[in-house]
Amino acid sequence: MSRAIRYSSVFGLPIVFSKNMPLGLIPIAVSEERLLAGKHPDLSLLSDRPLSLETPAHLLDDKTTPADRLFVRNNGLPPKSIDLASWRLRIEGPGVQNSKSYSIEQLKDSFENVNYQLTLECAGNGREEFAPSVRGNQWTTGAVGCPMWTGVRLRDVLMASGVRQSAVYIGYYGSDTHLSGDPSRESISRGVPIKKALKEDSLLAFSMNGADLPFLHGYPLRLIFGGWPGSTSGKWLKKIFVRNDVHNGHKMNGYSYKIPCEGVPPGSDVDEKDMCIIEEMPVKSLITFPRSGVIHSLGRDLEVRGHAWAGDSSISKVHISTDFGQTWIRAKLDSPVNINAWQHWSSSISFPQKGYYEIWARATDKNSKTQPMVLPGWNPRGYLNNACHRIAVSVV
Ligand SMILES: Nc1nc2c(c(=O)[nH]1)N[C@H]1C(S)=C(S)[C@@H](COP(=O)(O)O)O[C@H]1N2
Ligand SMILES: [Mo]
Repeated sequence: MSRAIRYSSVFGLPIVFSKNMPLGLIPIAVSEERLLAGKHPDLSLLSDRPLSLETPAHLLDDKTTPADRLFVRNNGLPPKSIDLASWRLRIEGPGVQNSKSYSIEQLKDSFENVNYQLTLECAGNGREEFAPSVRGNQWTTGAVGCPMWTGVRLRDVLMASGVRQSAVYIGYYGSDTHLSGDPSRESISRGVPIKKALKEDSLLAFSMNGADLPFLHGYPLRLIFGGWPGSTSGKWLKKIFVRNDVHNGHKMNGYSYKIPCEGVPPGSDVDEKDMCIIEEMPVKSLITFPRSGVIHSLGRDLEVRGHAWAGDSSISKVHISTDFGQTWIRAKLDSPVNINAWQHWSSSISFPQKGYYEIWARATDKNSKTQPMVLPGWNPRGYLNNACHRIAVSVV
């Protein structure tokens, strides 16, 4: 899909002849920065300040998402540099008995190191489809990935500080800065209820796919809460604040990462007090092979595959349709490699005659929740679109 952004500045400098630029032309400086950051050249740039990159579905075919293909969502400006020698993670707040501070080496040495493959999805993934449209990054399907993370359990680290009975929520603080450049303002500071923080797979991750965390993904340490809005997985961590009440950091309040507690008609004005914080993400699936638009020869079966995931739950079945939902066939489904990892599915399809087809995929989770065919409930910020993924196939 072409993105008709007209650039007027790059890295804070005005583009003098910007009016001569064709609509949608990406300044080479921007695309080079993306490559320098080690990202696949075919990720789509949704915004450059803050940086948002999304992954086309066919580039998410790997069972474990490679670093160069993981989407990027920044809310502010990444730290200019990180000095590992002076870097510390602080644990503090009224919800713990003892404040603590750790270097990366101390974290690695003091707590069990664990590996989990965990699904990270931006709550706004799919926003582009909502009607009426809502502002924010117009993500299509690609703000999701499932890399392998290595780290220590947040639970172990919190326990070492003595979590009080009164603890309700944890809030994170990172070392990125607000877009305005004002150092007193956070770019984002969110968190999760203590119950999620104490789960066995809630991680303080220092590594992704066996290498140090890439800079854009939060080097040297980040949170990973599999199956919850990506915004809870704080990057460039410097502090975890354990609270006796719900965290009130930047983007915990107002309409951010909230949906109406009760469904509303599309386009409604919803009162702030009627908005509820999003917790786990809904059941969803993606077709990662073939690529939409594929041309296939009649008479041969077409292999189709992808992934499916469901918040803190897991997937019980995936179905595929080639006749716009009239009939469905059940795909082969793998078990998750661990809790909160996406699951792979595959199927083989034969077509009755030449022509245009769509392949639709629909996942159902262990609680019998299934994906809507078209759009789920509209909400003011366009979160949680888990409509079925569709791809186009021409059979010739
Ligand atoms: N410190 C910090 N943490 C952050 C963000 C951020 O801007 N700053 N963005 C959040 C959002 S909205 C998402 S979806 C995920 C994206 O993680 P990624 O860029 O590694 O894919 O990081 C979350 N953690
Ligand atoms: Mo996000």
